[in-house]
Amino acid sequence: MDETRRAFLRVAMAAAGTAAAPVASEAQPQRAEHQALPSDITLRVKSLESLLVEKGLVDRKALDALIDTYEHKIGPRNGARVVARAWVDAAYKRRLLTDADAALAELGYGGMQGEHMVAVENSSSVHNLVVCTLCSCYPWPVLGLPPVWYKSAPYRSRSVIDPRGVLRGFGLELPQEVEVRVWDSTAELRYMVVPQRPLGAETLSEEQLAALVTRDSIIGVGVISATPAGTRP
Ligand SMILES: [Co+2]
Repeated sequence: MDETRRAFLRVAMAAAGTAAAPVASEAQPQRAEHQALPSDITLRVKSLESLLVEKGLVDRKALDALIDTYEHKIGPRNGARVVARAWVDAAYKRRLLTDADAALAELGYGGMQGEHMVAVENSSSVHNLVVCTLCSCYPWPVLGLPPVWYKSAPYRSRSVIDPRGVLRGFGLELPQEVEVRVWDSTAELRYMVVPQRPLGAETLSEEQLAALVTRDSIIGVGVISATPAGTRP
């Protein structure tokens, strides 16, 4: 962990005035390598995009639609499949919680921006929340591209200072007796949450369960309802 991150966390924790939100990576020495790609690549991609748009070869709207698809639809479905498997297969869940990389590889997930994963499980007494305090480290293989709010300064700082407030902003009011744990993702270690299996979903198949799992629940800013979004009465 570098000095910038330490200093940030020190200030954030002091502001919180509590150790109620343990930042897991504090416990482990880490090099704070947050940018897996050189910023040069970003510039090159931007230049290419501009050129392609200028030449009329691609439509910016189509590009936005493509990114939106990866952000909301394709990416998070992988994580949903992992969560559903963990719910129906206790042995798989144990493997996921003890060696996430190997368990994810069993389902064919891994690779760039997800080389070292850790899965943390929600329970009736513990709620986990994932953030990258310095930038936007995010588990691409199981969640796709990070949403804009995940990269925002308010989310990054407030998640450590006032996690319950952040969760409230997402419509999630946790009882005081539920402990909130905040996990700080880096390029070297990325977290995913295994949300609680919803009550009333006992008869559903693994596939039906996967359909209930949302991206936000895997980041830890949402919980799962037994009724899929959009079909609530
Ligand atoms: Co980062």
